[in-house]
Amino acid sequence: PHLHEVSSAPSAEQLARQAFARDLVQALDGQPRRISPKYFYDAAGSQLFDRICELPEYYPTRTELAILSQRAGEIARHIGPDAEIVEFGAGSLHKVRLLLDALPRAHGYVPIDISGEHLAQAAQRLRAERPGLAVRPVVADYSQPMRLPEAAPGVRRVGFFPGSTLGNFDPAEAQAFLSRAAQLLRGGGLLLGVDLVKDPAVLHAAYNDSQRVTAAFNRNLLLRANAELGADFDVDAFAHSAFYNAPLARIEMHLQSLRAQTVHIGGVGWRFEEGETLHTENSHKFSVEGLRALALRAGFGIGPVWTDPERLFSVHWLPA
Ligand code: AVI
Repeated sequence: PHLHEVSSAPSAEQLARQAFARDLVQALDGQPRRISPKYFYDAAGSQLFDRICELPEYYPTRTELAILSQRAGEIARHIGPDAEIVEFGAGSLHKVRLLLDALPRAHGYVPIDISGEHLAQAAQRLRAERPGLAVRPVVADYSQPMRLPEAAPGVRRVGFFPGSTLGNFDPAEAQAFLSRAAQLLRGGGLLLGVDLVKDPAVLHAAYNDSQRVTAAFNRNLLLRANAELGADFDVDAFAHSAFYNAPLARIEMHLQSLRAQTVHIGGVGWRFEEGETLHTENSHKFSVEGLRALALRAGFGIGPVWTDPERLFSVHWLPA
């Protein structure tokens, strides 16, 4: 008799859910409790992040956009013609448009993002705008070792990693990511945007906006756990907490339990005391010299750095 094959390979969505379940359980078991900020970015979280980028207090996005648009010509000369632009954590693809405008002869564009649905929609819009550009989106977690679609022979790969997302890695993860990127981009280079150390009051305001969008972004992690994993987080019983840890030069975001409570996932319970937190994000701030030392250790060369007049943000060209 003819045997029908029963497909048992899990879908990308199932795999993503399993990874979230595993990491959240590990976070709840741990002391201190800590989860990767990559889990913020489901479709709702990606939309909230786009709103953060437009908040008056959140200076990084508009400052970096101003640097990119004012220096586009100079930046394009370093990138050179016929490069394939590989963007790590592409999100909504706003920033790369400035770059692509200055690179009419770009060979192609490979946006990489963990949020598949969001990426597919953004890539579709970009294709419609630029029919001549080969757009090849890759849904992947670029914090892990990964493979890219084969580049055409002789094409230089140039990485684009804006927004200070590098700062969301721990120092060891940042070092590992940059080392992998230096190998992936050998012969090309990396255009890297990082936020700079500054007055803590400015930093504090950027992560505690008056419209409370950042709070909603932080709490979305719990909504996601409830929706995807059947957790029973009482979202209103966790406060958004964001503060600058000066010795470690980083903003920390936490979800702080407002009372003693027990949270369940799949029949297992975890107790939170009043005031106890789940640490959801670090956002490291850099000095130009510190970033350059990190890049050198990862195997990059050192190119020019562009900053705004207030030295809030920096964009680095790192030849690979
Ligand atoms: C994506 N990343 C660089 C943002 C940051 O500033 O660290 C994420 C963010 N978290 C709170 N507000 C924005």
